[in-house]
Formats: sequence, structure tokens, C-alpha cells
Amino acid sequence: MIRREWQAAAIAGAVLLAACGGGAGSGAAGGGDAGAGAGTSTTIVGLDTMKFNPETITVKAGAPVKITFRNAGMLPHDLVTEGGTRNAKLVNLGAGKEQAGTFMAPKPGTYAIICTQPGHREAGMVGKIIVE
Ligand SMILES: [Cu+2]
Repeated sequence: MIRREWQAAAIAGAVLLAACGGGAGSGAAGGGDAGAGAGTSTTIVGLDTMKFNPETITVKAGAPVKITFRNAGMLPHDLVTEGGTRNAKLVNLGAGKEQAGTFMAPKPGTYAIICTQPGHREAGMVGKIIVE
């Protein structure tokens, strides 16, 4: 009985090792997938310095991109995209609030991200979506 359990443990160990080996391999391949995934989902932070961070994101034409906007400031900020066939309109976000929306543009080009709070766009709270 004891011997049988030991054998079972040894087999389970071998299976684990094999699984680990396979996992490492697919993990390396998954790195490329993660890169592609970053293009379909991104987070942009709004700051009281009247900046978006990052200020520029690059996405693929014809693919919907989920944009999560987080207001990291004390002032109200929002994020609105312009020019896409689908635009994110993440408005009325108080301090620390977060909201997600979708942007999509069928053609390559440069599209605008703005904060629509009074004076913020003029103060430089703008960003860019580069569609390629
Ligand atoms: Cu703002």
C-alpha cells in the first residue's frame, strides 16, 4: 500500500514536470499573444496636471479596443474619443473613479482623445490614438 502510494506520487511528479515543461513553452509563445492583447485593451489614467497617461496609444484598424479610463486626480476628469466609428464616452468621473468603453476606427490615422471638463482640453488634456 505504501509502495503503491509512492508510485502514484512519482507518476504525479512526472506528470507535473511534463506539465511545467509544456507550460513554459506555451508561456513563451503566449508572450506574443499578450502583446497583441495589449492592443485590444488598454488603460489610460487622467491626472490633475491636465495630462493623460499614456498620452498616445496605438491600435489596429477595424478592431474594437476596450479603453479603461481611471481618474487618478482630485478634480473631475473624463475621456472622450473623437472620429471613430465607435467612440468611448467616459464622462462624469470623480476622483478615483474608473469606467470602460470601446473605440474602433476602420481606417488608419490619428484620432483624438480629449477631456471635456471645462478648460481641460485647452490646458492640454488631450491624447492621441494612432490607428495603423
Ligand atoms: Cu480633465
